[in-house]
Amino acid sequence: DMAGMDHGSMSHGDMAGMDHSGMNHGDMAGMDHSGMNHGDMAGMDHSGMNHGDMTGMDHGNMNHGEAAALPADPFYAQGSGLIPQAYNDGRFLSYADLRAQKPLYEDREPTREIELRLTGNMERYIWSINGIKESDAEPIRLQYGERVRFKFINETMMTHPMHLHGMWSILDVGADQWNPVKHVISVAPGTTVYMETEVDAPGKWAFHCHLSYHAAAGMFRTVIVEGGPEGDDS
Ligand SMILES: [Cu+2]
Repeated sequence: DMAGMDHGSMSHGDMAGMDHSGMNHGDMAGMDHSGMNHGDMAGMDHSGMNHGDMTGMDHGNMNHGEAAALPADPFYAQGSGLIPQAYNDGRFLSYADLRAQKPLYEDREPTREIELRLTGNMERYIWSINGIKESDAEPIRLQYGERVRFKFINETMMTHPMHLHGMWSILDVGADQWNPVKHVISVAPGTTVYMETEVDAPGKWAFHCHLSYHAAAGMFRTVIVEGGPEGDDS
C-alpha cells in the first residue's frame, strides 16, 4: 500500500534500460506527484499503449488549422466562418443540395429583376429593405402573370429568413426546372441569393423577414399583385 507517499524530492536521473516488469503498484490512491521532474521525454515509445474505448470524447474545441479544403458554397460567404464543418467524413447539406421533387411551373426566363438589399444595424436595432423601413416605403407592385426574379443582397451580419406570402419562392440553386420551391429563403450574412416568383395570386401580400422583431422594425414590404382574374387594382 503506497497511499500517502510523497515523491516530491525524487530525482529520476537516467532511467534508460530499467526493468519494471515485476513491479507491483498496489493501491496508489493519494500519491503526491506534484514535485516530479520528468525531464526530457523525447523518444518515448508509446506504441504499446491501449487507449480503450474513446467513443463519446468531446473534440468541440479542437483547432484543425486552415479550412482551406472546404468547397465553396454560394449560400455561405467565404471567410465568414459560418460554413458548417462536418466531422467523421460527413457532409453538411446546404441550400445548394436542394432540388424540387417535381417542378410546379414551366421553367422560363424572368420578366424582370427586383433587387432587395437586406439592410440594418444590430446595435441600433434598425432593420429595413434597401435602407428604407416599411412605414416609409412604397409597396412592390407586380403584374399578374409575370415571373419576377428577386435578388437578395444581405448587407448585414445576420441571417434573414425572407418570406413572401401568397406565392412560391423558387430558389435559384442552378438546377433550372429542378430549383427547389420554397416558402422561406434564408439569406446568410454577406451573401447574394436569387429566387423567382411566378406571380399568380392577385391581391395584397406580406413580404418580410421571418424574425418577427426584424419584420416589426421595418424589414417588410407590402406586395401588390395587379391584374389577374380576381385582381383588385385599387
Ligand atoms: Cu431579419
